[in-house]
Amino acid sequence: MQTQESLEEARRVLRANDRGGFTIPTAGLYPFQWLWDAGFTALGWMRFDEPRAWAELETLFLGQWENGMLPHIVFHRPEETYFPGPERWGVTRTPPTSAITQPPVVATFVRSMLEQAQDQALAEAKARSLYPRILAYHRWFKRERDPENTGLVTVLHPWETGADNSPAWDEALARVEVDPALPPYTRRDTAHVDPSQRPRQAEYDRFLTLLEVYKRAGFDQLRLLRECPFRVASLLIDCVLHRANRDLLWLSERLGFGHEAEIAGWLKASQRGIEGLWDEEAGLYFNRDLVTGEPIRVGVSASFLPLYAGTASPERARRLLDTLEGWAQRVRYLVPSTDPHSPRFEPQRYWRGPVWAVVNYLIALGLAEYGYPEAALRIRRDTLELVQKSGFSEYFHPLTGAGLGGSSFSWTAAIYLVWSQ
Ligand code: 9WN
Repeated sequence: MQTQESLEEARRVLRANDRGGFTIPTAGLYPFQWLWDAGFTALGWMRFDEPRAWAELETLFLGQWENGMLPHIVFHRPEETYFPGPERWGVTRTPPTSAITQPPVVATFVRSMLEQAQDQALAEAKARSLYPRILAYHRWFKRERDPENTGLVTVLHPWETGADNSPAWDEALARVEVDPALPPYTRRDTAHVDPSQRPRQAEYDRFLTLLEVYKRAGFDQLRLLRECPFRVASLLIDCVLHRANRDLLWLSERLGFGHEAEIAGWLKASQRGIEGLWDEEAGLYFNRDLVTGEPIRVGVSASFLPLYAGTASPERARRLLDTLEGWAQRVRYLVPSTDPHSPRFEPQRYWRGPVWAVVNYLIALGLAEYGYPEAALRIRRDTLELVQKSGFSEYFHPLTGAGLGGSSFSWTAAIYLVWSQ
């Protein structure tokens, strides 16, 4: 595909996945609106339809809970092709939603949409109306997921991290005992995608067991912080939230909301929390198991995200780049979702090895900001090349470049639009 054709094709993917105010990630496999997908997709829409881009975020917030939580899936209308759907989550609200969150990219993308908008009047009005809802969401994180002000958020489900079957969660998830009374279920994902590219059955049983834990706790977050058998600190959540708070602070100042001191307090704590995840010997940041308190010593693509957060010192940024260069010796395309030196690296299984365009975008942004434009460019080129070679796939094989998972995928199309224009 030539770039011009690919650009047209990327716009076509978003239009085809548009369900009127929200964009599904891909037909069949994911027929609802997902939180962080909506953020990236809005950035893509911004390149050719600004009102539609803002609508994506407004529609997402229709799912926000009264306590501020922004759920990871909003089930705007019934669809049978995905499991678990609204019945299994058992959340009684309209529209129905899941009961967990996802990487909170929204504040950061609202800022960049406001900065790049052609229609400034529209952008300012939309940012102003979204701001209080984003603030409520970030206050929820602080109040319900970090009540002791450790600077790290407690994550209660691998789905919250966005990197569902990452090897980082193996031990923490294995500790979850499968509910003997788990209601029977039929997976739908493996009807759409080759099972060798999806999580394993043992993981799904535990993913579903956790839903029953939440329901039994009446979705009471503070109770789940004590009782949930799966509790981790995730670099994807903490780094995305840290940057989102930097951008929320910027928005507060720019729009005159006056919450700068409160947000600055959160930033101070998360700066300390994230930097506490650094491992000097490995030259990387590690996720942490909050049940054992131990670092999870497996390198994953999120290990580079303190560059995106902006918390890393210049020395640590340099070490991260060295580590990334080591990874690049092992794969053709950056950035594999798991350290290719690790015995847990599986180049075609979902978050255990494949390259994801959205994570590449976050890492490249961080590298550029730390003064490594060439490394950022390498990641950007690899991503564009993958799309040109294999289309708008959900993720890609880091050795062969083959497209994996769902196709005609919204966030891959969005990143292509953002990066090639
Ligand atoms: C569960 C929609 C989502 C992404 C996640 C990705 C995958 C869902 C699933 O798809 O997760 O949320 O059912 O596999 O892991 O990052 O947001 O694209």
